[in-house]
Amino acid sequence: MENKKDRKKGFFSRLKEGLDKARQGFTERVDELIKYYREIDDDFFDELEEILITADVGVNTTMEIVDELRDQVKEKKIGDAEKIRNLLKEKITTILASEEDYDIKTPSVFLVVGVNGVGKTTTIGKLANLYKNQGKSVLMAAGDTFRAAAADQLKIWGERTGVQVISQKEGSDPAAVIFDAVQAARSRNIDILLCDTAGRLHSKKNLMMELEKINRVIDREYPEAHKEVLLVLDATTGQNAVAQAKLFKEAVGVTGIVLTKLDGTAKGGIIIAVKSELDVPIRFIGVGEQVNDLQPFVPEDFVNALFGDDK
Ligand SMILES: Nc1nc2c(ncn2[C@@H]2O[C@H](COP(=O)(O)OP(=O)(O)OP(=O)(O)O)[C@@H](O)[C@H]2O)c(=O)[nH]1
Ligand SMILES: [Mg+2]
Repeated sequence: MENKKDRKKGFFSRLKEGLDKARQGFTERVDELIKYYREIDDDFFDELEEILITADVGVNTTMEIVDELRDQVKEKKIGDAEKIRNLLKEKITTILASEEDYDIKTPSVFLVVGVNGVGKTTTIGKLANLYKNQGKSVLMAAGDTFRAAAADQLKIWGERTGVQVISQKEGSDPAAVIFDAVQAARSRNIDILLCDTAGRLHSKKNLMMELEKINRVIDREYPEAHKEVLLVLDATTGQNAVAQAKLFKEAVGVTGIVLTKLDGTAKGGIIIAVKSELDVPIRFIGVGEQVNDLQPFVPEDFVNALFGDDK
């Protein structure tokens, strides 16, 4: 059996591999810039700014980063461009870090929300696998009753991970599915209940109303459980992800973010924009479609992997 250290090492190389594209679109360009300039001047900062914006870091966050680097360069009288690399790493790590360390409490209910196609159902399947491997008891709820195949998709994950799925027939009230699932989780002393939700309804307003109703059912029926509202965002959608996050944060009170499909984009900078503009902790990242391709987010590891450095 692989030991914990080996698994951690495996996680990190998987993360590095998953960030191959992001590294090409971001870090490799920064490294070329440093090599080309050697000495820091205004043009250097202009080009760095452009690289950050092209990598989807967002205008506001790019300005914040570059302004601080300028200040530090002045203050510490840094001339050597190579020194910027570490300062940039430090600044990005600070933006990505959150106040507290995340520790899973039991019992917990995870309400997983987000627009259609971002990877909610896949993320739930991967989370079921992650927590089951940690020895936790897990249950999944098929709260997406809007789309015909949604419950079936979750059941496939159930078979793959050996985790049971609570579901009702298509078109039934999602809040009723969650009600059933909460009762089951309570009576079976389940550690973690993972609730899937629909990503598309007739209108955004309907979607938000449905999520609020589900939220209320969980609060009312299971007040002793720790509740996480995880917003899933697709990294390949760029600045759109920031706009979605603002909307969901306002409507349903997001407690954590899952950023999926980081393996599919050269614009990995979106993770920096989301954290900096929303100030909601990033909990997990998806770096592929396989069951092991979801990782708890560790800012230092992420930044080292993005820069192609070792831990
Ligand atoms: N490459 C890659 N693909 C992913 C990742 N996460 C999810 N996907 C893929 O994204 C697609 C959509 O995933 P779903 O889990 O069905 O998304 P959803 O949010 O549940 O979609 P709806 O239920 O239609 O709203 C699937 O093909 C997944 O395999 C990831 O981290 N990397
Ligand atoms: Mg789904």
